Amino acid sequence: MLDVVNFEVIGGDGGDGAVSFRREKFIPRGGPDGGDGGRGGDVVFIAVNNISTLQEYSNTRTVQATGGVKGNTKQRHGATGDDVVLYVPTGSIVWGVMGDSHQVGVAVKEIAMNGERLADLDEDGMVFIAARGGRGGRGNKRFAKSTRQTPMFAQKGMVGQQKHLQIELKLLADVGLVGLPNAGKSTLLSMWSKAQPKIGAYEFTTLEPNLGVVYLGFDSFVAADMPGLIEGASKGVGLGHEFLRHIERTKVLIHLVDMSREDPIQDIRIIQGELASSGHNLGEKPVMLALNKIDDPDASVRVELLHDEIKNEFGNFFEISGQSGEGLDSLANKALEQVRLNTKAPSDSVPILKPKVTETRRFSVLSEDGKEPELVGETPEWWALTLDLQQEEARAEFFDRMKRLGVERELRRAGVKDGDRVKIRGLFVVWDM
Ligand SMILES: Nc1nc2c(ncn2[C@@H]2O[C@H](COP(=O)(O)OP(=O)(O)OP(=O)(O)O)[C@@H](O)[C@H]2O)c(=O)[nH]1
Ligand SMILES: [Mg+2]
Repeated sequence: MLDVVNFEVIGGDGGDGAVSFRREKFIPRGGPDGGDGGRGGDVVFIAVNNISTLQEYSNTRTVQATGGVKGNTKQRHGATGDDVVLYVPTGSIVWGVMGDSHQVGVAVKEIAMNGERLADLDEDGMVFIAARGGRGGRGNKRFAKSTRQTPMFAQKGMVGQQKHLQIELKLLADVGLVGLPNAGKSTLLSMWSKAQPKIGAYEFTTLEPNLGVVYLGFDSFVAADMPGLIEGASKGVGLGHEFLRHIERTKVLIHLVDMSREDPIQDIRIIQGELASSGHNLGEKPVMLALNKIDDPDASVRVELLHDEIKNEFGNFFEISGQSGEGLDSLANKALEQVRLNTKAPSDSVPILKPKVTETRRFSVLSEDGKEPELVGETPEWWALTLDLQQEEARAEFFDRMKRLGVERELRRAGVKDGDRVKIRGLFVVWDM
């Protein structure tokens, strides 16, 4: 059973840098003192063991982190935007769906990454930064130099990353429901969860395991309703025991006993024997014994009659009715407790997964016949998108930085001449060198 959700994640935009000048008594024109903008927050996934499903994201469309705050006068920096943390179950896989789009005014660039597997969150506590917030812009103070003591421009904040994601989770059962055929396993699952397994007054109604999510307040676990086991199942009698591998990784088993049958004690022994000899580690798992069908008068008499004998031979048990619902809440709570108890504590050092850095070089120039050359690379793109290239000083700053990065040399080598258009992240920049 697969749990799948789709939504968009957007990092917070960086705050803009400020343009401002000192104002002091007796100093008519002070120097620049515009502060930097704050960084935008990230959208972060954290894998946790105590969530079983992606249910809480089933209606999620977009998740956006907070933007950074604008820089201020007197060199005051804007505050950093808050991260958004999304808790997902351990075992979740994050896929890229439609592309990594960055919107800048009218220019949108989509980096194709359909079907790219971005992260396997297969360990408790693992962190994945899904969408990074944009860097804050620098205030005008930082653009002052001897030849330009009063810069009239600042840098804009960079937009946050934007991605369409698909999150997938292969549901793993936490709790296995076992017992003889007809013991009421499917009935119990249908009472506990939204699952609708087939229920029948005959044996072997269930042929394949059914999974259902059992919610208890903010907590939940996944229960697997199994086909019935009979004597000799481990040797292939009945449906055999192959299906038991589905509950190999469960944390606890619930052994249901049909108390309306004549000899429940013998029934319990049979199942215990089968679990012990079935392999799949089932013999070592904690088992909760649940005496079922106590709504039935015969069954309830038998529970009373055999109470002490069962307790002596098998220890504590629960008394329930999957039909009337009696005892089901306390059984579910106890099962959840067992699941928690048998869930490994988070390991000390869990890796933080960062989005793959797609470029190894700092930048590169792509040229194709008949098309404008394209400049790609994080740093040149960042400057192109955050400096106002219409503003004379900012434009000069941009080309100055491109020269220092070695971009200009590379463009020349690619045949770019003064006045040619160069594409950068969906923008077209007329190059003057
Ligand atoms: N009186 C009574 N009948 C029950 C109860 N739970 C289940 N039954 C009945 O017992 C029969 C078997 O129920 P299922 O839930 O299909 O049993 P199962 O253990 O899933 O059976 P298999 O899939 O064949 O292994 C059905 O007729 C149910 O209506 C109960 O708590 N009380
Ligand atoms: Mg069944």
